[in-house]
Amino acid sequence: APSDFGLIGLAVMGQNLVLNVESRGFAVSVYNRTPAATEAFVAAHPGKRITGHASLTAFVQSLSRPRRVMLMVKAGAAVDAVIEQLIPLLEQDDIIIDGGNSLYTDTERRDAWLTPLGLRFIGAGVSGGEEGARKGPSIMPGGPASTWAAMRPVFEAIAAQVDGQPCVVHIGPGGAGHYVKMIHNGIEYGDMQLICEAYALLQAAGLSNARMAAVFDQWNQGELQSYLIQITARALEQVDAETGRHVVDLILDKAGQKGTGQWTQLNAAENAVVISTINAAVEARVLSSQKDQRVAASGQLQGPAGRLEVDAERLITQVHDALFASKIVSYAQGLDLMRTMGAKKGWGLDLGAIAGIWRGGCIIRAQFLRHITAAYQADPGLQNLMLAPYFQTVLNRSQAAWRQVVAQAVSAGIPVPAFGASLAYFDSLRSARLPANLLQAQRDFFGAHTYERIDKPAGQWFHTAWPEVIG
Ligand code: NBP
Repeated sequence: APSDFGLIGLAVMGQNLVLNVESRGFAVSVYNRTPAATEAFVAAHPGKRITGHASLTAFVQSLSRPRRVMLMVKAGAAVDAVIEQLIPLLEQDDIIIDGGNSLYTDTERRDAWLTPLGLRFIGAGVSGGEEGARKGPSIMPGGPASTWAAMRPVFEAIAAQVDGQPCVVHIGPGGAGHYVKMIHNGIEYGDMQLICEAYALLQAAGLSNARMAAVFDQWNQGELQSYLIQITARALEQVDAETGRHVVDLILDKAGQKGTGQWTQLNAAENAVVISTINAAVEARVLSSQKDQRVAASGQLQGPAGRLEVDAERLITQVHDALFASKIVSYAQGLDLMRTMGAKKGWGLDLGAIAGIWRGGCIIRAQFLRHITAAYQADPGLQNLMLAPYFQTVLNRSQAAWRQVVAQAVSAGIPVPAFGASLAYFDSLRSARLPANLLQAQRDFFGAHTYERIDKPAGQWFHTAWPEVIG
């Protein structure tokens, strides 16, 4: 009998997705460029409705029509290479789904390439890593509504479920799905950096790894409940079998990155949207990777010793509040970017529904996302998440502790770039007047750029005959 679903690319994500799809009652055909991987995978899973194919032609012919072929190959040139090979083998209305971390502009290009050929294309962000792929990821599919309808039964069956709802919705046309996955990853960078800054502060106050694990476990019972907080607690208590020391204390402080954070930065810059918390998080990884420079500078540039001589219990409460407030700012910025791009592209993004499908399966899964969904349900035109009633309340009640945390960190010489950027955004947004009046004076001074006045109607532009400056 023909298979219901086909998957190309049997690396870690592809293998786990196949097992997930098969476990939901679908027969799956698989293909991998290197046939040995196909053979090994099929042999490792006897008794399942999985058939391996050494040739792409046989793989395509094994599928029921319209064919549903999912690509789980390395993002970039590999996706184009596989599509090139598939085109002559596929027929009218067959569906190609790219489930990798493709750049959304590549997805738009592939959509424009395949649609005139009579093929249907979906660019789907798949989050949750290996475990998510196997047990239920959060899926962000982009493409035409009719193609979504054809894919919906499979996607809803394999996605994570929260409160009986599958963590998948049709995001929008074209590159919308991969775009939203990119923003998800940018937000993930922010969440991770904020947790690392909280760790740095607690450590500076003398808390042991075991004590910090207990603090994160406690936080995981409340508003901060999230997968990343949970794994942070487990990571902090992990002991190295060889040395008997905590693994975190042995890990080199050089962070890697694969690029989705930088893509988010570039997109925000292009759209003039402030994502200062995510920017701080990406830049913190960059500075961390420059270990040699930091070690050299640490012997030359002076500052306090980086220790906090404070009451630990009090600090724990303050850092909790600073972390939650900063996280809200980070999400507000990410959502602002999606709102801006969604409007520019005419994607019709439902920000509340997007936050809803992030509640399960993905790396940023967290309880608090339901408040984001509720905020957009109450006000679909919400300009800034921080102004929704629930978030306003949290920010207003947290701001005093947040300031104390940032002030103490600055005094002690402990870098908290993401906490600081978040607080500065909060203070900028709530400033009815910023020093940009002087900035406009400077621009008019050297470039005759003109300015508007507070005592004259908007839209009238003025220029001052500034004095001549010599030297
Ligand atoms: P990789 O990103 O490491 O890709 C390996 C797969 O791509 C193998 O099956 C390989 O075949 C195939 N491939 C390559 Br490389 N070049 C090819 C080509 N020219 N033609 C055909 N196949 C080619 O695998 P992954 O880590 O499972 O990730 C798959 C996708 O999912 C990526 O886009 C990734 O960014 C995304 N993603 C990964 C995670 C994660 O946690 N790993 C999470 C979320 C999303 P071969 O066996 O013949 O070399």
